Amino acid sequence: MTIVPAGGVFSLIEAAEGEEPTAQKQIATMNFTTVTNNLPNAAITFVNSPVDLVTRDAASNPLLTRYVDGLIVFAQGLEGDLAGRNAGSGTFEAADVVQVRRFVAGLDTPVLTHNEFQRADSAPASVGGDGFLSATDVVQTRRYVAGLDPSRSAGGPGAANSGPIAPPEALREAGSREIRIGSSNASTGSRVIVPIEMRSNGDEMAVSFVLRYDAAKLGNAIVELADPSSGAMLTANVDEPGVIRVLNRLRQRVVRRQREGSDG
Ligand SMILES: [Ca+2]
Repeated sequence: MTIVPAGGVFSLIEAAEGEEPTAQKQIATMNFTTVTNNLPNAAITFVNSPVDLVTRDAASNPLLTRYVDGLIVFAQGLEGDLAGRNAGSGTFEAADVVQVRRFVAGLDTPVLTHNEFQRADSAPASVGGDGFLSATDVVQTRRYVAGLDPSRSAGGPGAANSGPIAPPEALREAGSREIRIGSSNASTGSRVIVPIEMRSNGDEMAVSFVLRYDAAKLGNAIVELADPSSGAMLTANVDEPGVIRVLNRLRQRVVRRQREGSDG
């Protein structure tokens, strides 16, 4: 984005409304249909083609920014089917109980590339888990393995509820500007909403970037402002399957006309 002074008697003076404090916020959301498939995940990645990734300040200078790709993890397999790691084996066996006990004890950690946590967090069974790994998940897995409960497709929380709490703003590293695709969990043959988040330093005026996704797994992309009342202006091109081009002017400008002295 460039600011072009208008010719003639008047020029356009654009001023940013009060600069925002350093903050993490959603700047946009993407909404996809998820194509029915049996794959573990779909990546959404920043690419430097056909245009560079760039964040600019009010004077149109590029700003150092870190870009973090995202991953949509699909709900695959059966609740409690864990042995064979990552994707499960498709059947129940004693080793599933051994594996869930290892997760609950913290001896193993569910991988983030597959829905291992979702299948390990099986209790309460009625809701496919509660976001916590505990002894009740071991009991429920044993019931699936013993055939006491009918098997259920993977469902419920895709990640632990007890995630780390972000440090207070003041403790964050200065100059750590970042744009991140939020990772999400989704069922296949459904829809998924993926946030685009920005950790800003307060001087950003506009961001533009290109994202790629696998059009065999995701489709019908829609990109919208996370907060339509923010005054930001979003332009998104989703015409080409697998590619999303975004220009997001983050802050509203107050535009006023000012008489130039020499032409008075
Ligand atoms: Ca649980």
